[in-house]
Amino acid sequence: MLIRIPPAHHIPEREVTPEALYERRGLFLNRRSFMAAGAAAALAALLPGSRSHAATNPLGSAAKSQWSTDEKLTDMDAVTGYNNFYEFGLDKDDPAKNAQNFRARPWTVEVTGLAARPQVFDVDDLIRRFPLEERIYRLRCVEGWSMVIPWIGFPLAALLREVEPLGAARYVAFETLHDPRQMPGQRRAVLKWPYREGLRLDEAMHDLTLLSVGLYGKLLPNQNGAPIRLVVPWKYGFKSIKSVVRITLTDKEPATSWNLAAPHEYGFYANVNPEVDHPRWSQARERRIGEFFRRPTLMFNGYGDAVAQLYAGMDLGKHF
Ligand SMILES: Nc1nc2c(c(=O)[nH]1)N[C@H]1C(S)=C(S)[C@@H](COP(=O)(O)O)O[C@H]1N2
Ligand SMILES: [Mo]
Repeated sequence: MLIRIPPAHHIPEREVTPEALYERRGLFLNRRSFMAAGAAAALAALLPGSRSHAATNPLGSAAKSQWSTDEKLTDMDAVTGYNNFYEFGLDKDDPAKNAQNFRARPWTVEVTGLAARPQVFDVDDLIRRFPLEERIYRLRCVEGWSMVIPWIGFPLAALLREVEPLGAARYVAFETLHDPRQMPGQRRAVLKWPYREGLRLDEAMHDLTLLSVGLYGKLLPNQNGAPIRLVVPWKYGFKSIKSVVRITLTDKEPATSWNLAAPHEYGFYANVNPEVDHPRWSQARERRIGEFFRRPTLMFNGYGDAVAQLYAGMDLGKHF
């Protein structure tokens, strides 16, 4: 986002869009196919030598969330084809092309640092263990565009509670996989790799803060941060770090990749704020991908009722 101005992006209107179908059927379609898969699996289990688990959709039982917006979903082609994931290139269509052979399984997430019970979790164990929810969130990129995305995941707080944070823990640091063989973007020093992000502990424990493992009813596509990525909907998109391998509880504000790259442009907090401009452009308005006219950007991306009290008494012009 530092490097180039994104080209004007127009997505043609279609008669029947994937999101229209998805909206009409909601998760009923998934639940039904999940049940069908379950019945097929049960049948297959009766047959000697058959593999019974192959067809089951592990995300089929995700519950709808109170936090979801009812705004129109962004077309799935845009959600999976217009991405920022610099490990796979700088252009918006690079990640979809260059992440195709990325190996997102097997995958573990280490949760460590100031915790009584630090642990390494297998991502599929997490998917089985934690109740999954579908959360339809707005995502506002610092570049001035936004989307509405039906994520599937569980609150980060559920995972952090498993390791029992110590009293001294005040921040949470996140790291993406570092593997230049698989992630060609990491062969150049565009950012300080691995991509790093951080939250204050109270932000991390907030129920809106999601670890996502899927979108549009399916496991996360590689270009969206498979197999597990953060989603913090009241902050600019760059806080929502992809393909996470390590989460560390700490007592100090962690270094973050964009803040290291351009400290005057990208702060630690990065709360969506139409009143605090980026040094090189206004943040007052945004283009919802798929729409023609810009719309006003909302304070905290419209999640102020839920999160404004986290920042009571802070100067948000200074702590941008
Ligand atoms: N590891 C990593 N995470 C990342 C990025 C990145 O380049 N690398 N880009 C960020 C930015 S700027 C945005 S806007 C979102 C985009 O998420 P999406 O492609 O799923 O919409 O991912 C964020 N997470
Ligand atoms: Mo972004």
